[in-house]
Formats: sequence, structure tokens, C-alpha cells
Amino acid sequence: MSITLPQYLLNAVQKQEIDNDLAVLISSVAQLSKVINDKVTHGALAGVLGFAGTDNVQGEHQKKLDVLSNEIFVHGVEWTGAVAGMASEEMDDCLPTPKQFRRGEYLITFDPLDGSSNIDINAPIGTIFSITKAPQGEITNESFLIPGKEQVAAGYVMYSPQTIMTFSFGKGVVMFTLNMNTGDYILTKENFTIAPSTEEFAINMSNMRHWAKPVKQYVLDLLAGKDGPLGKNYNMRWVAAMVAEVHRVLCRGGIFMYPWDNRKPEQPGKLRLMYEANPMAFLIEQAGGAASTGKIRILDVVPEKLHQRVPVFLGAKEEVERVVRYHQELS
Ligand code: AFP
Repeated sequence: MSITLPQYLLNAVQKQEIDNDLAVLISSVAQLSKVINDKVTHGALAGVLGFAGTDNVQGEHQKKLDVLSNEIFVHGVEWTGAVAGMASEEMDDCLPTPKQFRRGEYLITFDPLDGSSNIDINAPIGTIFSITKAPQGEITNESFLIPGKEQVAAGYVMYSPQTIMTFSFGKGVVMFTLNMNTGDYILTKENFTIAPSTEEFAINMSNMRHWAKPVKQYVLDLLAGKDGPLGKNYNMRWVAAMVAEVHRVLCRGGIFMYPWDNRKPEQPGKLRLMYEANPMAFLIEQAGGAASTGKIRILDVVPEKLHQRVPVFLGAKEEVERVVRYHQELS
């Protein structure tokens, strides 16, 4: 018999693995993802493709779906009584829960639509979310600066041939597939274990000349194949949406990388800590993998700014550990 998301969450509450508010919050993300999914799947027919004509705090041109997905996410969560506030890639500052709604005990940070450059070419995109306990007192940007190891739950929804919601609240990783006919998310995979070694890597090779020496040498060694120092041939993938890369790593292993490069040397990397690196690192570790900045464990990074960026190396533990050694020996 298939298990629906509400049944799974109710069971977790009854086993006291999560409290009712966290169950309500995760369920509200599932519900709002169906609205985003509807817009994504209708694309041009819903008039949601193309640019919005605005820029976000990252200085990126926002797509119409970026802005719309952010609005859908905010309105899908703010009423639940489960959150004290939220923060988004698409909002300069955090949003404390409006006074007309009950303040809850959680904070949620999210990237409402990750992979925006894929929207207009009908390639995979997704929603990423991270949940932590809210501190007491007024909710400000500083309230969100909590290390990733203190997340209570994290996950993503991937909009692709299937719409799949993946999350963890610390008891392993679970995946639910959306039944487009009934609107139910059905449990389709659990108990993930990422193999410690791999023959598949993901990195945007067009940036190779901009990388620091440890990353450049590591990738050259990957490309050298079985006659090189790593003694095996590797395959490469690059989907240009972190959700799709992480989903692949969870499903069949591999290592995903977005390192620092000298195009914007003042930036530690492209990916954002609070709503991309931290939630994905939580999932990867829950599945037995590793996630590092190249220097330290991502979940140990102490955030200093809401939209700060970090270098990301995540996936097969042995490969991530190898990259860390390259940083130690060649930096
Ligand atoms: P966009 O949201 O601007 O498309 O960026 C997506 C992303 O943040 C992440 O999801 C991808 O893994 C990575 O950037 C792709 O970066 P490149 O476009 O430089 O390959």
C-alpha cells in the first residue's frame, strides 16, 4: 500500500520523531510546491517565462518564475503558525511572520526556484528549503545566522519529468513522487546510502582556467582516467541546477563541485550557504556522503551574512576527502 506524505508525517509525529508544527511546515512546503509545479509545467502557456525586469540582492536578473515562486512560498508558509520568520534568495532581508499570523518556533530559509537559467529551456529546476529552530526575541537577519549542523530539517522539490520532494529531519533521506492525477505525494524511496567512491563528477568545466590550483589539479587527475594518478576513468555531468545534481548524487552517487574561482575573487563561491549549501549538505550527510568547502565541513561554517556564498564539494565521501587533501597539499 502506498504511503502518502501526510501519512508519513503523522507517523513521524506519533513516533515523536518530529513535532506537529514541523509536520505542518513540511506539509505546507509540499502543498505550495504543487502550485509552483503547476506554473512550471505550464511555462509559456501560463505566461511565466522570461525576465521579470528586476534584480535580486545577488545582483541577478530575476525571472518571472523566480518572483512568482517566492510569492507562492511566502504565502504558503506564513499562515501555518509554525514559523517565526523566513528568508529567501529572492528577498534582500528576512521576513518576520506577519502579526496577523501566530508566531511559530521555526525559521525557514529557501531558494524558491533554483536553476533559473534552466527555466526558459525546459531543463530541471527546483525549490530548496532549510529549517532551523527560531531564537527567542525579535526576528532579524542575524536570527538566521545558525550553522547548518543545527538544521532540524532540509529538503528540495525537483521539477523535472517527475516532480519529486526529497527531505530529511535527521532520520535518513526520503523521497516522495507527486501523483499528478491525485495531487498526492507518494513515498517512493527511503534509506539512501551514497557509495563512498564514484566514477562520476560534476563541475562547470568552462571555468577551469579560473580555479585555484588544488581544484585544477584534482580535475586534471580525474580527466587523466585509469592511466592517471586516480587509476580509473570518470564520467562527467553538468545540469546547471544544484537540485538536479544533488538528486543524481543521492540516486547514483558522484561528486558535485562549485569551487571558488577568480572571476569574482572577493566571493568565496557562487552557491549560497543558507539556502543551497546547508540544506543540500544536510541531505548528503544524512545519506552517508560528505560536504565540504574544500577546507571545512559545510555544516560547521558559522554564517556571517544571510546571503553569503561558499565553495561546495559534496557527494561520495572518499572523493570529497580527496579534494580536501588536494587543498591541504597544494594551497
Ligand atoms: P541560476 O539559478 O542562476 O541558474 O544558478 C543555479 C546555480 O545557483 C546552481 O543551482 C547551479 O548548480 C549553478 O548555479 C550553475 O552555475 P553555472 O550556471 O555557472 O554553471
